[in-house]
Amino acid sequence: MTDKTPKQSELAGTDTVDRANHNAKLDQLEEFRSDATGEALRTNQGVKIADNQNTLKAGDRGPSLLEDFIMREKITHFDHERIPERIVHARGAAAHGVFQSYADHSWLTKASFLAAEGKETPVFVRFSTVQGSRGSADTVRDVRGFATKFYTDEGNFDLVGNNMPVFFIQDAIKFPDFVHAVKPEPHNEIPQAQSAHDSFWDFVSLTPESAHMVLWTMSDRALPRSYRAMEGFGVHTFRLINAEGVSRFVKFHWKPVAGAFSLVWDETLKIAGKDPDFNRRDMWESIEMGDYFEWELGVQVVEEADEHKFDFDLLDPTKILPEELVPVQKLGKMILNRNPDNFFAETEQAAFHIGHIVPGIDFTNDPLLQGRLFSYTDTQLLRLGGPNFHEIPINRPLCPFHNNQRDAFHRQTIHKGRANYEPNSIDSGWPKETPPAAQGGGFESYPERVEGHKIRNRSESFGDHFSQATLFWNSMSAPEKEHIIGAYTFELGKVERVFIRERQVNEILANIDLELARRVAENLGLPVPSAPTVTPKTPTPQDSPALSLMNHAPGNIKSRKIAILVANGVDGSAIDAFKAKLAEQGALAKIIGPSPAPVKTADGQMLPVDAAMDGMPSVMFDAVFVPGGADAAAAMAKSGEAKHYVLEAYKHLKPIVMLGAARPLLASLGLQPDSGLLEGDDVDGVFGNFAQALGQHRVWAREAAAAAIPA
Ligand code: HDE
Repeated sequence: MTDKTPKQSELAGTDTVDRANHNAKLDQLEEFRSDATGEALRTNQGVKIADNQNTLKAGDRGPSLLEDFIMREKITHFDHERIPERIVHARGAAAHGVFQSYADHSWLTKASFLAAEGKETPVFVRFSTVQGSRGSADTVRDVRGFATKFYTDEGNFDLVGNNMPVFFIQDAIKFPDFVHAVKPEPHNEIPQAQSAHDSFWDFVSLTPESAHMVLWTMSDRALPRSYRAMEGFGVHTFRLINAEGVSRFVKFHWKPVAGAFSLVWDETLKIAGKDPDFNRRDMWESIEMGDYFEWELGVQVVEEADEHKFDFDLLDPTKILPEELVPVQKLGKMILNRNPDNFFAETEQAAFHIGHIVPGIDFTNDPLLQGRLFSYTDTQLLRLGGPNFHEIPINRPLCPFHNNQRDAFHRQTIHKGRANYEPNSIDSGWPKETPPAAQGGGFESYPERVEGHKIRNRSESFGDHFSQATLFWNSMSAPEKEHIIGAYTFELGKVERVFIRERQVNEILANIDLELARRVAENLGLPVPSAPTVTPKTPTPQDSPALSLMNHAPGNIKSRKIAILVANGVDGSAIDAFKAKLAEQGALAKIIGPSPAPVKTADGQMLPVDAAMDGMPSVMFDAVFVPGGADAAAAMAKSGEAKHYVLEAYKHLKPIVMLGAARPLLASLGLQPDSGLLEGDDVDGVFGNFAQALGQHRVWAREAAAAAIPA
């Protein structure tokens, strides 16, 4: 008899993964996917299980019997379920997608995934925080990892980058020191997922090369609103090499199509408690809805002859190449359009490695990059339990991979043939080398000429630690500067040892900008430094508009999330009108009520509620709409929770609309209308201004007024 039970993939509503999107990698993974719908429960040896509720016992109250192979197998497997979390970047979330090349870029590289207009390459991208454990919150102040695996037809290329273009240290040998310092302190494992503690600030205040990167982490860049709203950077300078063997230096960039924008600090703290999965949920739900995440891949290109043209060293990973000096050229577009089926099998077992490159790409001598080349294999050996991690489905290349590496734990491949060495004549010499070629050739390292004494030293060209930090500071808008001052104040305020606070202010901040140092010193009650401790060097250029998030506002409201606050008696027609306008522009609304129960509108309709106010608080939205209706407005005026909802959204600088009978609420809350706090009698009258305010992401001009709000 044939089993007619539908499989997971056929069950509407139970399997939420959008299967419409598939690519060569997803098709390859299909072979490994397992669907138990309609299947018998069995042991790992295939034996059907009759009773999964009771251990085998001697009598129904008797001792359990060791011979119960079913219980033993189950418990043993469970005991071994955990693997070490990543030493850094432990918390992450990932998605599948596709990269499409805009053109034939073979003038620049022979990498095949960039060799033709429209060429598609499957990708798997993992975003992460750095400091916290696997279970920590998403919205902490931290760098975000942005690791992309391109499954190219010439092998895997991993671009293992961050959402900030520089790093804390210049040499890999300092990485364990840096990570020990930023991780929770060793005696009590506190604090989790935070840099606001003595050991971090001790290390960075003693390590001037960290000044530039720490400034980035104190900026709004460390608080992304969404993974879709982050820039990505390869950080190091790489080489791209074309078929003629011409090598050029490049910096890789990911430019988000949605714009780049961040949360405000108080909001991040609240989200960390109210929805610790904020960023991963946002990505998961958006992809499920077909609202995909998109970036353009770009490169800044420097001709080999221009290597020493800049006032910093291209090999120094604490420096940016200002976009005003070398513009970013767009190479293609990446779209993330498919969630994984299983977090552990895909996201957790994904093994990224900066050393996974393909012909046409090569490394430079950046000493941080060089050290990473060692670290990423080494860490997978521990984390994934041996050298066969490349056989795990998510890590397999799409192209064939044959060599004479054999055996070791968990080997999957069954090698045929007698020869496991090369040269051999037994198997006719296979697998054989492929000479380098313009296309489809073997990997060839760029024949860079290298000579030098064997020394432990830091090049003098790596010696300027402050001028680019000054450049970043100069490039910030007034609100961003205030946020940075607030961040240093908060973090250093958590540092118990005053001498560490002083050192950071006097020996680091004063060398970035005296005004920054003064403001932070005053906030901490420290003496204000009067002069830098190193001779200032003017950066080139003096400021870079590309660095300010204010210049990356989306300008539209696509994908933004709006809370519609309702109660019994709410004006249902205003909700319909507002939702229709949001939908036209690709924004999303949720109906938020006093409880999860439906409410009755003014005209007697039952309105389903998506969530209660405490279930989806204001921090989970980008804007709030209060539709009016006399009874609803009266109920809200008496509800501390509703008033807090509006006040908190105001405090976090979000656009708010109060319509009709809801308008008097504003005065009773002590709020003055502004460019984003809008009131009106109908949706048509306010929507234009609302969309404009939301397109700018937040109402920055409100910040001073918001400071007085007790939310
Ligand atoms: Fe990493 N880094 N890193 N890193 N890194 C790891 O590899 C390391 C650095 C980055 O989603 C580890 O598989 C050293 C810079 C990302 O799985 C480990 C040094 C940049 C991810 C490691 C650096 C990064 C990692 C931990 C200094 C931005 C997450 C688990 C020499 C360009 C990848 C793992 C994922 C992960 C070592 C510095 C980005 C231990 C030694 C600079 C996005 O191998």
